[in-house]
Amino acid sequence: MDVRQREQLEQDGYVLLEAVLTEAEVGRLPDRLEELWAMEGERAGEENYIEHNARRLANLVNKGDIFLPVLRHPSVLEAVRVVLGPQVRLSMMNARDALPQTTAPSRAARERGRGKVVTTSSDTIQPLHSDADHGGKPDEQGYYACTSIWMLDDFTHQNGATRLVPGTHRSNKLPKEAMADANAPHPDEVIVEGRAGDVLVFNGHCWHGGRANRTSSHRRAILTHYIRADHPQRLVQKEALAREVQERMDLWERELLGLED
Ligand SMILES: O=C(O)CCC(=O)C(=O)O
Repeated sequence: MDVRQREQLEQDGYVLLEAVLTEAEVGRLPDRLEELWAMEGERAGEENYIEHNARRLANLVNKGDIFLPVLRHPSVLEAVRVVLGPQVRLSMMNARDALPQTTAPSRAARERGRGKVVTTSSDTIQPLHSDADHGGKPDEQGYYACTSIWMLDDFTHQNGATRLVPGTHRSNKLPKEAMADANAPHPDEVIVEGRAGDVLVFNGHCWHGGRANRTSSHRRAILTHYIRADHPQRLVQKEALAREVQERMDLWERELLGLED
């Protein structure tokens, strides 16, 4: 990261790192995700949660060594440490695909909580949110959540590139406190477009959300959520990873996964 990128991450709360994945990885990773989606069927994502209008997968570290370069990529970890400081842990590694021609559930359907899908004019599919558990706001030591979105398809305005409201990690407010409807467009939001292989790293306290995919192609990504080491992991990796997977990890990976804690 150069000085300008670091400043953007600190001030605006996000940075796009370009061409982090090799062409070969951009080819291989989606193939593995597709295999997992085919194998897991309707259960896909259940270790975390299942989302209407998006295919999800969870606990990816347990599902192939192919994901290890994503776990421990030095450029991404450098950015994560700008947000969280030196002691970081993986909280969870998931995948998310904003499904082709997705339509947002209506407000009424969302309130009924049944996730019934109806067409609306809205381009949002997820409310603006913070990725930090425990209230979502920084604590006395500062920020404790940081997320990276690994683009496996190009992210465009049309196919559901992530929206994000710059600077909101410094607001000490949550979207639901500041907005009448966190599903509505925010006047200051930016839509982060990028190429397959780029990685969007953002402060987990910065408001963001997934958007509808208006194209006929998939918009797939791997989401890695990091936390400051004094916070609990959302998916306790020590429990979530099979013994043989844990045994394959080197010391550096074990620390990052909290297996040594
Ligand atoms: O996939 C995206 O664009 C964002 C997803 C997200 O923020 C989430 O699933 O919490």
